[in-house]
Amino acid sequence: MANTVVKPRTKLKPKTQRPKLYKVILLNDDFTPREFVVQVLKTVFRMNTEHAYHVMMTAHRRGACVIAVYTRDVAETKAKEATELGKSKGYPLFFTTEPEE
Ligand code: TYC
Repeated sequence: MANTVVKPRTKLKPKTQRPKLYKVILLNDDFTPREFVVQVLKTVFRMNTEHAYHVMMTAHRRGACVIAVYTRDVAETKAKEATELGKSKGYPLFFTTEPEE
């Protein structure tokens, strides 16, 4: 074994490309009724009542709450759709997106 030659590995392992993910964030405001926020979370983000209530109360208490992460297109479409639902009722309810680190 004294003459064993160790050959350095020259082939690069191909890395799997993963799409960048975006957070959808719910912002608190003083006007949108709590029940309406819960309804929007259930409709647009497919949450059950318990989860939607918990998310709504987190935004209410802390000012904002990360809802979920999606690819950019899905995150932006859902944030826009949810914001529009509030707007259609005259509420300032607002959803925004932010890239994940
Ligand atoms: N703060 C609102 C109220 O007291 C309820 C609310 C919660 C609004 C979360 C927006 O993201 C929100 N009626």
